[in-house]
Amino acid sequence: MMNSRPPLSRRRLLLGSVALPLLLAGCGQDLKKSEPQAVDLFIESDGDFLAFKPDELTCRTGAVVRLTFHHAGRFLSARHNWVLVYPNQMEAVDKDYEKTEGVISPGDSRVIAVVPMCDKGDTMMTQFTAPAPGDYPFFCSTPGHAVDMNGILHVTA
Ligand SMILES: [Cu+2]
Repeated sequence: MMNSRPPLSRRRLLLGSVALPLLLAGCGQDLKKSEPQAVDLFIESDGDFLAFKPDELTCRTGAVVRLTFHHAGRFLSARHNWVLVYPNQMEAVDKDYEKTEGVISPGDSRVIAVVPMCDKGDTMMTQFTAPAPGDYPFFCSTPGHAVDMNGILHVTA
């Protein structure tokens, strides 16, 4: 009778060797889920109008956003950029950079992301991590443009 069944300790060992790879596979999936989501967003000037197209964008909080901006103007030589700021900072930031023709200083804590100034036909990119859920204004900081050339990035939970 004793010889017909493997000893208990050996059965446990066999079970263990099956369970371990499953456990590791489960861990791997969890790691992939917690990796930040990568998102590509595209926005352009509305031809030669002082407006963004689209003027609303959406992404998830924590996403690594690769945003591409295109200056779609064909006739006017005005430069455009794309500046994302924290809520209620647009007017103040816009005013502060009148003296630099809208060129934003690196390290301004009110600013989340900037696409550099573009001449017509240019396409430029910026990358940033989406902040906490909320509505964040973006605008063009060329002096006089922000009043019309602005929009909202909706960051969802
Ligand atoms: Cu502009």
